[in-house]
Amino acid sequence: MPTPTRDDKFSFGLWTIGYNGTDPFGGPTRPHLDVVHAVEKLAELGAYGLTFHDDDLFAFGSTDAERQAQIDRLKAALADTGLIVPMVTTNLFSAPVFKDGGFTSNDRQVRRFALRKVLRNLDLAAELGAKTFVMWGGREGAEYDAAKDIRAALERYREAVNLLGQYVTDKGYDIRFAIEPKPNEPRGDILLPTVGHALAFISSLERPELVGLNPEVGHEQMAGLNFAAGIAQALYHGKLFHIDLNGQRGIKYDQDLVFGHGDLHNAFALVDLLENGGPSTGSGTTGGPAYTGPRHFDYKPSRTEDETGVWDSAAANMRTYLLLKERAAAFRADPEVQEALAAARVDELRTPTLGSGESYDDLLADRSAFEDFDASAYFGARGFGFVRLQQLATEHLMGAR
Ligand code: GLT
Ligand code: MN
Ligand code: MN
Ligand code: MN
Repeated sequence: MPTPTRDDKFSFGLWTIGYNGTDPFGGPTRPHLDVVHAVEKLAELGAYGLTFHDDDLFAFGSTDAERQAQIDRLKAALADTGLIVPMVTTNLFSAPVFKDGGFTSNDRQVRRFALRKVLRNLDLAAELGAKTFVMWGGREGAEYDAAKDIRAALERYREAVNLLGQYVTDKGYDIRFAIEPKPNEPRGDILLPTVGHALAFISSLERPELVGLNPEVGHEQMAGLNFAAGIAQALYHGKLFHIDLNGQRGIKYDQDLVFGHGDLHNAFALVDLLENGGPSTGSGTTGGPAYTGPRHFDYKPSRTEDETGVWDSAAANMRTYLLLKERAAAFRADPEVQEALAAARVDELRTPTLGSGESYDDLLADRSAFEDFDASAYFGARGFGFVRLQQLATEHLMGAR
């Protein structure tokens, strides 16, 4: 069985293992988890990083002294264990003041307060050496169409992210931002609901190079989207700055299950993409890891579990990832898979459709492309064999090959 090590770059949110079981229908089922204990346990299990929201570490409304005491306790635990803080994020969704959002609240005073809260937390992120600052705008949205001018809200979102980009640039912080899309929950509709919406927004910013994505498995799957395909597009645009791994079973509330406890096929495709660059027969442009950042788990230990169950589930995320990594390597090494990939013409897609220097005039003059091409007969008798390929993937996934 694979054992996680620091080199695997597994990280966990303090709010994940620290989830006390509260849901909309019931209160806590577990006691508060102290940050020092969390850091010690994560280090013991083989993780390399802890991430947190300001309010996870010190309660909203803490005095300066209370805040500093918690920061000092965290720093001591990090020094003791060697764990690092690769990412920090700000809570702009729990406190009542944010009930209509932070950056995009209709209320201007709330927006100014939200910006101050984030700027303060950016200083802390820089102090702790975090390289990524995640922005999940869970309350940035609405339930009612008449209640929110979406174009104005996007303009305020843009104003906020531009200001934060200016701030890190002026301060010389080595920090990039990662926007986390989500379609709904807690708002009826959230702004920047999917990877694609967020990519379009990023291209409108003053410093687009400072801003990328933190996609979460379950968030895309809540919208019925293919997560691995969304990640491939984020990579294609150079925007996969961070990733939230978990499990989700279909279009329903945000489940935050253990990674792999949802769509296992898609998790297999995802790990293959992250670790090996996606489908390839070895030639062409892929073949190495497509992503080298933290493998961050944003899951919730189910409220049925006790503390043992919390740490078992934390370990399960890492084990499943490493097992999928092994399965993906075996899949690629299998000669039958290589042959099926070739038969499916997977590599041929990397060949440009026009020849080098070929113009549309040349294409128009090429009779073999059209006049002499028998489109109705061409694929009549043969298929691509994609189903065979998927079955091979399934058998590797099941450990049957
Ligand atoms: C919250 C949310 C997560 C985000 C976190 C970062 S907070 O738990 O459900 O998906 O990643 O703000
Ligand atoms: Mn989630
Ligand atoms: Mn979530
Ligand atoms: Mn998340």
